[in-house]
Amino acid sequence: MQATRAAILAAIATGPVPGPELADRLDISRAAVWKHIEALREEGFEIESDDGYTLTSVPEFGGAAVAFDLDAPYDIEYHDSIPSTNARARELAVDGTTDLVVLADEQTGGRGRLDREWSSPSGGIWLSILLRPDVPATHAPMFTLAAAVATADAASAAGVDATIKWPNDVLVGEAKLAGILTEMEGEADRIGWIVVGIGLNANVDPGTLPPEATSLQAAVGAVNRRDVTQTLLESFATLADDIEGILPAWRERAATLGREVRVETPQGTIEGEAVDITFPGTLEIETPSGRKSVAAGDCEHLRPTNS
Ligand code: BT5
Repeated sequence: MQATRAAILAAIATGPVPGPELADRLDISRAAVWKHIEALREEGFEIESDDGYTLTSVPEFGGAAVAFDLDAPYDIEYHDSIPSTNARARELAVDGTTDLVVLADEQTGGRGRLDREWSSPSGGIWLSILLRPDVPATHAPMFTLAAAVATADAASAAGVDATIKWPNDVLVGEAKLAGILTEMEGEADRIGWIVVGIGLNANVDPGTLPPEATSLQAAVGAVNRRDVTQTLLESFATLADDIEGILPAWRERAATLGREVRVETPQGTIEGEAVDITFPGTLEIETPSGRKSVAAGDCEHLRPTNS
């Protein structure tokens, strides 16, 4: 956000500051103060002007609100609209950037795994976390699991009971609330960069999404996306620094464990009961021909077991 506007918001956040005083403090004209206040109002900030200017409400999302009041453990690059936050984060990765989140209100070319289309209308939380963790490339799936846990935590904090479907979906009931797309580059012994892309249907009408999808809005009404994003990123950062904590947290929130599943893998279809998840994100499936360990694939939940 423009530095002057940030300074005005900071000044009026705690009480009325008369226009002339603001102008003196910021060393700008009174007319300039008025113009900035009007511009902020147009961006959705509510500012009273009784005994001076007082900030009474911050918009739930948008560039200015995110810059002013999203206290994330990463730098944030915000876009109202962008083709894909993952594509943008990959571009930045090549330039050496790290510890940055690309965040958007709308994506016009959002992608899922295997280049599937990801619907990303305005109102969602579409974000990509760019990191350069000092771990072997084989650990990469752990970041997908951490993202699923963090997304489920953020949904819970917003009042929505969410569970995780292996490997990369967050569900409400059986409907898909969020998906994760992790991309990386590196040598076997070390990740060069990793981009963890999270698409969370927040304030989105499910009528604009594929039929099997749902949104936070559908579950509890419109949410404050700044708060949801902040909770999600804080939870993710905590887990990313505590690799040991990821599997236990994932198991606690898992919808897949204890379920009959069918997993399509590059080696064929595996059907059985999902009994556990092991490092670095491998699904253990008990099948009629013994236990199978599956590293990647598309998972379908079949009927619940014991019913
Ligand atoms: C995923 O793929 O679930 C990963 C989605 C990752 C999206 C984020 S948004 C921020 C970042 N930038 C990007 O460009 N991508 C990431 P997959 O498991 O392949 O699931 C894709 C399937 O989910 C599609 O084929 C549809 O059936 C369904 N789908 C599409 N859009 C959806 C939505 N908004 N909500 C729920 N399901 C959706």
